[in-house]
Amino acid sequence: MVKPTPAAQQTAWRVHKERGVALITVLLITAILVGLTTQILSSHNLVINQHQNTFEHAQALQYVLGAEELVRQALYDDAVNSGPNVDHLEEIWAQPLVPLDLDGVGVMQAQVIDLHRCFNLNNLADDPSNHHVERLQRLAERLNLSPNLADLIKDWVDSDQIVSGLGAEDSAYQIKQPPHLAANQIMRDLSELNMLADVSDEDIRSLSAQVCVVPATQNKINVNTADALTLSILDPGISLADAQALTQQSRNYQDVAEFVSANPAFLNVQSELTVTSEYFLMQAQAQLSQSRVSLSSTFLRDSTNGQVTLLQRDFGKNYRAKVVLDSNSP
Ligand SMILES: [Ca+2]
Ligand SMILES: [Ca+2]
Repeated sequence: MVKPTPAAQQTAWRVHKERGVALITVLLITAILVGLTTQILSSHNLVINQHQNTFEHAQALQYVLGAEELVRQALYDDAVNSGPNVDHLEEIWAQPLVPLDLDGVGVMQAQVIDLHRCFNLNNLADDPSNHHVERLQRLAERLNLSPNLADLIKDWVDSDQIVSGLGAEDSAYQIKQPPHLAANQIMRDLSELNMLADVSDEDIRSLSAQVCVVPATQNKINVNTADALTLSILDPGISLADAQALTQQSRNYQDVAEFVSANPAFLNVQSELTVTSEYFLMQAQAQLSQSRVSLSSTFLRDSTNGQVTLLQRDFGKNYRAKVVLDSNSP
């Protein structure tokens, strides 16, 4: 066997080394290309997902806006065709749209709430006789809420700086962190209750579930739609038991006189009752895949011609169904 010369050995070693470097370079380039491809695909998927989410959100938005238009039409039709001059819970507008399948791609729910079925906190802004404060005090007592809530709300919505009973005006809010002032005007939303001085979250939740705010200071109670607790606080002579017996029956009073004739305990407050409603709240929610849009819209319906005006839209409230479906129902 011929022993290779040192020069040949050196050449073979150099060739071997160059092949090794070339191999490492190829592997390195391959790794970089694989990394880049993965990153491009990942970014591409992210862009696709972003576009899909944007598309679904836009679609869900159109569904709740469609529900709003449907409610507007239903309220108008009720006023001029199917149910003029009286509003009650058996009418079409009052029936909730139970979870509706959107062609297999999502679900939508909607409901309309008569804002004359509940006590309007803004009535306290114009209450020289103190009747509305007393009603709110009775409500707070029956819900076991803080006894100073009625005075706090009165001072929050009335225009003066005179502290009422256990209430609070600007001076009390200026020492809060952060300092602020009382609104001294009607509430735009029930969430303003969170600004009141020293009221617990639990009290606010309980009260918010029972009352409402409309942009008016003399909102009447619709005896065909109000619940027992709301009816019972109107006058000290009305017991909760009597109000409950009244609301357990189907109600379709054609005018206040008919209602008072059947329920004489309401004689003293008949001027604050009605059988027709002007303010309504629509709540709707559409969910498509991961995108969910909720909408709360407040309407004013002109009782003379049925014209419905959109007063306010709020996309920030969670939908809470007023009807709980029986899970065993088909
Ligand atoms: Ca009606
Ligand atoms: Ca005030």
